[in-house]
Amino acid sequence: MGKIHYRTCNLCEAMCGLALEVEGERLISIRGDAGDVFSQGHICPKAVALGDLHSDPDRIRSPQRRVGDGWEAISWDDAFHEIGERIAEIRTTYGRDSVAVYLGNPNVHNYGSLLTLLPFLEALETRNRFSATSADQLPQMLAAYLMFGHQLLLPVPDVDRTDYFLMLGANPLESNGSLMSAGGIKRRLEHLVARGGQLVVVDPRRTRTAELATRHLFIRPGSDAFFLAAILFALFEEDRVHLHRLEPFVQGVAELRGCVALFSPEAVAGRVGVPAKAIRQVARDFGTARAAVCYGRMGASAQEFGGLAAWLVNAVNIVTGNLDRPGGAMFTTPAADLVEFTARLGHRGGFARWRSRVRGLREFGGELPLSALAEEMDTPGQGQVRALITVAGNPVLSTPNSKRLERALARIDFMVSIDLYRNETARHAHFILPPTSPLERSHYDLVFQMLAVRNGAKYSPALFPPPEGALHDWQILLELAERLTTSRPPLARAVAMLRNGVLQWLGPEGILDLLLRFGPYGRGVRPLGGGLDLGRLKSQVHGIDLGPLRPVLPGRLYTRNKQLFLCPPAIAMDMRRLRESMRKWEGNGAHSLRLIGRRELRSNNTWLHNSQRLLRGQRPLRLTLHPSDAKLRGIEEGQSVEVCSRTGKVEALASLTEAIMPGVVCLPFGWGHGKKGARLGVANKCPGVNINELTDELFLDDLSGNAGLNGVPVTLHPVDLANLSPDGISGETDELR
Ligand SMILES: Nc1nc2c(c(=O)[nH]1)N[C@H]1C(S)=C(S)[C@@H](COP(=O)(O)OP(=O)(O)OC[C@H]3O[C@@H](n4cnc5c(=O)[nH]c(N)nc54)[C@H](O)[C@@H]3O)O[C@H]1N2
Ligand SMILES: Nc1nc2c(c(=O)[nH]1)N[C@H]1C(S)=C(S)[C@@H](COP(=O)(O)OP(=O)(O)OC[C@H]3O[C@@H](n4cnc5c(=O)[nH]c(N)nc54)[C@H](O)[C@@H]3O)O[C@H]1N2
Ligand code: SF4
Ligand SMILES: [Mo]
Repeated sequence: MGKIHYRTCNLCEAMCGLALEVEGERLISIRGDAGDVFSQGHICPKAVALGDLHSDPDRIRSPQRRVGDGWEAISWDDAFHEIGERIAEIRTTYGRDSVAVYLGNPNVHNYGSLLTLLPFLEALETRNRFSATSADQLPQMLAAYLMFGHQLLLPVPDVDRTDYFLMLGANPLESNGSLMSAGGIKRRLEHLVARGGQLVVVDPRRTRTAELATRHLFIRPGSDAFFLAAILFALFEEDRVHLHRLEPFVQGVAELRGCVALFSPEAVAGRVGVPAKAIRQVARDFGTARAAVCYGRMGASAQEFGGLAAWLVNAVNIVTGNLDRPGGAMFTTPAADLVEFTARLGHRGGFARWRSRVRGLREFGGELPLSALAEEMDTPGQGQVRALITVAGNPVLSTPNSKRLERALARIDFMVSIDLYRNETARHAHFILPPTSPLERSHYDLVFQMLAVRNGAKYSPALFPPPEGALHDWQILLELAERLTTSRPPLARAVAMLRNGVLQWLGPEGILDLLLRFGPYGRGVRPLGGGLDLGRLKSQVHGIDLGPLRPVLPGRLYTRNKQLFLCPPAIAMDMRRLRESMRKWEGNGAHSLRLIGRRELRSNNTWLHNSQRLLRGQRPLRLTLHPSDAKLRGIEEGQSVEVCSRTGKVEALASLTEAIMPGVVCLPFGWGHGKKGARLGVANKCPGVNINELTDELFLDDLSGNAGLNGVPVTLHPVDLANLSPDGISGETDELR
């Protein structure tokens, strides 16, 4: 019997408590921690991947330099030195913006990285900053920034206390919840139904979440904004708009009413694919529920009208008095308050302060839309991107029109990847800098405690000491920051060095201790007083429950005079595009086939596919479509089909199902392995197709700049007929809207 250690799983947003059995240096088992105050024993099959990841022989363990077609291990010193020199050279020749950076999703699951990315980015001094945000939750952040005054002030569904949960474009039974951290979400949703509540799932697929729901509505991809506008229309028309205690500080109710005036349920029903009666029923039930919450996730945000949808989700909650009320959409009061911390550092957000060079896309939060990354690299001229640093990401599989990005990477002057693997992206790099594995570093959920359905805190110490000479992500980032500040004026450089020195000395633990001490439950500097600090948190190995979410408005708003802007002009202006789209739709849009993505429980974005145990239970990676669409095109179950879009084509096996709406086809996201030079022995044997060879960098949410990953127009035909006759059924792929 080994020794049991407790920690939190950092692989997804659910923050499950784990009990890990360790004997010497060997990890024997990973189980759910029944004593964890938050997840109470919940765990999913992915947790075992933490062990597989740790012992994976393919994981990179020392800095690598490319030599010709191969790689060699080099020392950290040499790596940092050469990278520093090359970047300095490129910056001197082509200017600061010639070096781009891409931050992938795992950074948000890594508090060391989160706390040191800022100095790293500052040292880089580039406007060409990109991240997975603009293929994900950017619309929610834009709405939060313009409505509540801070891009991170995101409301969370109070799932445990709600009576009516309206869920759009989310599939928490597979994803385990997103922008809604809730270990054991299935159990929580089952409780909601068991206590007589309603769960209404709006999704073009009848997902496992939809099966658990009291009602599922098919919706045409990309039309959530129409649906939500119609809900608001009905609420206004039927006199169900009551702001309750929000009334004194909410501005813009009349303007909102004006915005939705043309979108009656009857007017949008055809476009949305939901009968007007059903829309009115939802509005009525929502408006009369004791506590109701509307929530939208990937399907509603990574699409053509994601910005409007995210805004209207908030609006539905506000006008029914359900924002900041138990059972509604609430804000957390996190022990280490990242919202307040970033606000103090002057980073509440920002929008359209500059634009991308090639297409003029707007900046948000200091970043440019990911959809512009490839064109910034392959379009010549002043300011062209010549070098790229990726930190914990795999844009070759995760960005729209990934083929174009791949072509650009093959020609890039210089590239560095900070990653655990030589993945499909990192194989293009000149240097790979590998951090410690998640089990070799401590963990605290700075971001997900901020998005959790209860207030809480938990610290996880490192399970294993880092191997001799290994560096954590935060150490790599600070060291790079150090090497990159050389071009700065002496005073600025001295200040930056001093600050980096302090960060180095404090380390993530030291900074976390300060955040906890001076946070809402903190003990400050009182030696004997009550309250939280890191030491006290460490003694609670199953975490600390800080209670249910509680009302915090208007105090927590970061807007002028603590007003809540229900109808920010910058967003409301985009309603024009919605009206325009409605008009065009009636002309021709109705017949084109739309592609959407999906996530599956045993996968995690583009990675963890090198775990044999996870892969074994993976469901077939097929293109799903409705039997009526298949019949129309002469496609049979299991047959090979070719899917084409403006940007490319892929071949996949068809799977016919009534669980998808007619007119919609679906491929899983995250696949496309098997590329030469990627060191992923297991994943390469099960490559799957890359959905992002079909998604389109020109198909995006014009308002936020978020990628339109769902609802991409495609055509489809059986492969054996491909050369004989073109599809002929839908030929609108060139026409994007
Ligand atoms: N078509 C389509 N495209 C999508 C999506 C979709 O639904 N459909 N989803 C989008 C979304 S929501 C997201 S978040 C993005 C994700 O896209 P990315 O963020 O680009 O990709 P991930 O697969 O999350 O990144 C995983 C990489 O990070 C590395 N990694 C893991 N942990 C660490 C660590 O601690 N340190 C370091 N340095 N590296 C680490 C892994 O080894 C792996 O190579 O994809 C987006 N793209
Ligand atoms: N197992 C697992 N868990 C994960 C991940 C993973 O890859 N695997 N990734 C993590 C990450 S980075 C994220 S961002 C989250 C995402 O978490 P979720 O958003 O909950 O997960 P998705 O599966 O992307 O769910 C999107 C749903 O939207 C539907 N959809 C597509 N288009 C539309 C549309 O136009 N309108 C509507 N209403 N619905 C639409 C899809 O059918 C799908 O069911 O999951 C996280 N958790
Ligand atoms: S649900 Fe997420 S946090 Fe929980 S065990 Fe699975 S991957 Fe880890
Ligand atoms: Mo994501």
